[in-house]
Amino acid sequence: MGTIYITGHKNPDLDSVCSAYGYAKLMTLQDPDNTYIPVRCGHLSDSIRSILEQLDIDIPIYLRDVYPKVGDVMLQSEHRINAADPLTSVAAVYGEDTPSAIPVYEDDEFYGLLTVDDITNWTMRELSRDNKITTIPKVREIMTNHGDAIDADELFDEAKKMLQNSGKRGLPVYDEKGYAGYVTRRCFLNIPRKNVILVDHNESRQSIRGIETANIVGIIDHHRLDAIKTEQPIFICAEPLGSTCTIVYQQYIRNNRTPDPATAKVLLTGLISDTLILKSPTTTGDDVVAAHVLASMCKVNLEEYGLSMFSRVEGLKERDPETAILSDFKTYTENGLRIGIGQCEVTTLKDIADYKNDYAAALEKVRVAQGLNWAVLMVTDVIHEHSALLCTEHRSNRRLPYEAVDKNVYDMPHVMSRKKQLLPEIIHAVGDV
Ligand SMILES: [Mn+2]
Repeated sequence: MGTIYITGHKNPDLDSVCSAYGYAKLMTLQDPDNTYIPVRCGHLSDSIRSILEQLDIDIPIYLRDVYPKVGDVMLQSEHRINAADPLTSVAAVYGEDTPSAIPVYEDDEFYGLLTVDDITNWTMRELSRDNKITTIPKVREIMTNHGDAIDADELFDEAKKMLQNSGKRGLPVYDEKGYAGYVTRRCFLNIPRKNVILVDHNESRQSIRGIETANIVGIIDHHRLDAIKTEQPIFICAEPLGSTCTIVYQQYIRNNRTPDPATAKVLLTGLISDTLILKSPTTTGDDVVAAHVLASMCKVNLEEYGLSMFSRVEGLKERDPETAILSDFKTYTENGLRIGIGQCEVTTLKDIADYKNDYAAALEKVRVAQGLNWAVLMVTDVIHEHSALLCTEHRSNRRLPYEAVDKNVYDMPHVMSRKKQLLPEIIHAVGDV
């Protein structure tokens, strides 16, 4: 298969980035003949970046999309022809090969692409004049293919059209470093699908751009299943555990492998982030076991490491309210109402009075922008297992089972999970009376 990209979802969180990293390490051990590259399809928040930097690993690179590109099909030539060479040096190439285009160099610089059309046209012209070829020209004297070029990043379909419309047999390809290769019409016979493994998500709308053109070769996830139809049988491991990193850890065990200490710490990081240091009600026994084994492998104290990790998460006062709300915002449709629920993790709720007005204003802005009826933001103190809920103005507010501590602000002791604890109350609140 060659190269396989492993990606988490858009708006990457720690579970998504860490599980991609850990699974790439495992697959590299399992299948050394192919190259597994962990990537992320979105930008990292400052706090996630600072947590990843502490891990002393190569942070998965940002990959904008997986659309097929010119760079995926371009050719390199084994033949080295110079512009000043006589045409007979090209004839030597045709003794062993029949390329429709050959890159030509001058000194060490790329000069242009010589195509068979150039050779045929020149030969026919000579023959039509004297019925024989009297002089052997230099390669550069017969080349007509100058100026046109194509970008390595150009989309496959676009490039195919460009080449067809150019009437040329081939075009040189350039990337940011200069000449990179060349393409001929034959390069565009088959679409080069990129191989992708999805971790921590399986829905295409949450995935990397261009996923519909890719070859999905695996899914490792702990969310509801709404996966894309695939052409081939693929490996899927989906379990309702607290984090995808736990599932990745179990894949190590299943394959009789042990993660190295650095990778164990990466997996632990994603695991305690998604399970809020094993306190979220989404936490299962499997997560608890995995967390303790991983902590002993990388020699950290689970609780201390978790607290130090969450202490790196910026306070809401320091963040831009709209960005903070949208960094983890999910929408639902219930009883004909469009509802948005955001969640932010903090380490104290004591300073909520300092930012609640700014966040309430930003929440209303998000509600209007997304055409929602009701938007709420759950601010979760992961240390004290306590949340606060900010709501936009809506008649359902008074039907929530929480104590109002301020206008449209509710107190939620022991509530940690949006999915398991808050969502059922929201659904109940908008239900028929
Ligand atoms: Mn996750």
